[in-house]
Amino acid sequence: MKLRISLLVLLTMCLASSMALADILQTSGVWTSVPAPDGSNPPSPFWDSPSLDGGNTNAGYILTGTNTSINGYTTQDWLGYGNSTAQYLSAKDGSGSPTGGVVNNVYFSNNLGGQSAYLIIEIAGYKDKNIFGIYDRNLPANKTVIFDGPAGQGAPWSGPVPISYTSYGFYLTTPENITFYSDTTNVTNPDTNSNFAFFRNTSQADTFYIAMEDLRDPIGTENKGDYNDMIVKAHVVAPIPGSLLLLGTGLVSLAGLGWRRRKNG
Ligand SMILES: [Ca+2]
Ligand SMILES: [Ca+2]
Ligand SMILES: [Ca+2]
Repeated sequence: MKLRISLLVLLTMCLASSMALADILQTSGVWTSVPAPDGSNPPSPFWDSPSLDGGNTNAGYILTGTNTSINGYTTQDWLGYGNSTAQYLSAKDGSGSPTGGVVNNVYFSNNLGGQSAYLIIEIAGYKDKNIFGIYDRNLPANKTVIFDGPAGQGAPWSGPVPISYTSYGFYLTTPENITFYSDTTNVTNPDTNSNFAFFRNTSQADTFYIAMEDLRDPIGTENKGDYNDMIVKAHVVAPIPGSLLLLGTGLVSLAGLGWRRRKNG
């Protein structure tokens, strides 16, 4: 009976450590409820701007499904806006309250889990040339392409992020030969503002929606941008890999052996 209880405890510990593999979001931003988009100028929040693509087409309308058809694309409520689970990352003031402003430092600590991504939509003149990927935050020249120019709506990708990237951010390279970064701390960013807006659906663990602007701020009537030039759904942890399950099983077996040795010895 005692052996069984020990095994159960060990198995639970192994499962718990496997579940902790999710990459960890690092940012000074604060998760904030997504308001009804209105596309006014100046935009508030920063992503809720008018768009050169037409009325009611910025990233907010696409991700909440509040404009049902945009450029022939049938939108859906990706964020659970109707269920009040929709949030975006906002800059915060001194007291910690959201300001609706751009967040310039968003990256992840790499816990060597699996990652996957899905390209939701691109509404941009550069849609056939923009390149999206992840970069090594400690050595930003190290980059891994996730979606190259020809990748379009519905394209899938699955990781992992290279083990050498202890932390990673996201980048977007445009045909103007400039690269925007989700964390502007260690790089020369062409904008003073980040060109990335991060959203989430609080009912989906470890899943983030990354909305990107491919032009420099300010963009005329788009102000800081419409952030619909590429929108990606990213999942930063995969189901428990088989090798880890094997490792967990191995540890349990070894522990069981040790227990038996102590008992016999
Ligand atoms: Ca593309
Ligand atoms: Ca744009
Ligand atoms: Ca656009």
